[in-house]
Amino acid sequence: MKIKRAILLLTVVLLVAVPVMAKKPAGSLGPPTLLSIVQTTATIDEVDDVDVFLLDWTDVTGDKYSVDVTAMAVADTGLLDDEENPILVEIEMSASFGTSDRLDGGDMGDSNLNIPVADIEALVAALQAYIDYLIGEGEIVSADPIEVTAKVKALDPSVKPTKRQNNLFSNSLPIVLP
Ligand SMILES: [Ca+2]
Repeated sequence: MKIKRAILLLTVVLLVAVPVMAKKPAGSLGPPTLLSIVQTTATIDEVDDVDVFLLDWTDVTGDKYSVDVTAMAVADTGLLDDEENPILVEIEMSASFGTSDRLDGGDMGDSNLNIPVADIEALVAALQAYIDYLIGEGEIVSADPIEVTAKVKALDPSVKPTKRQNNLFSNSLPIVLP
């Protein structure tokens, strides 16, 4: 079965081949604990009262952070495996939000971040458009509702920006769209 990759940052994972957490060598910084995600309003890019999700996590020495937001839906390919079980796929799209380019007036070392609701809605809309495309192409026949989660990792500013920082992610928490 082929699934076209029309959009960057997209991963399609076969659920039947359950992905085990790949053991990568851990980076130097430990994982934060993601404490809460609350819908509220904030001043973003000098615009007041923007609807946001406020994420708060525990401090990790490292002085800046990167939040990964993932939208995911389980889809039915309409195919059956050798044992007549439906072949399902996870269709996933992610976006990263760094505290070093935050627009909410906070410091890049603050262990929290306001992410505009509109940014999350755009991610979900992009995934929905891709699901609709896959259905139109006959690659999948249906998809469950999209679920959104967030997790965060610390970054070490002393590491060159070009170098990949494989620090540990926090737990994931759900983001519930209004
Ligand atoms: Ca915090």
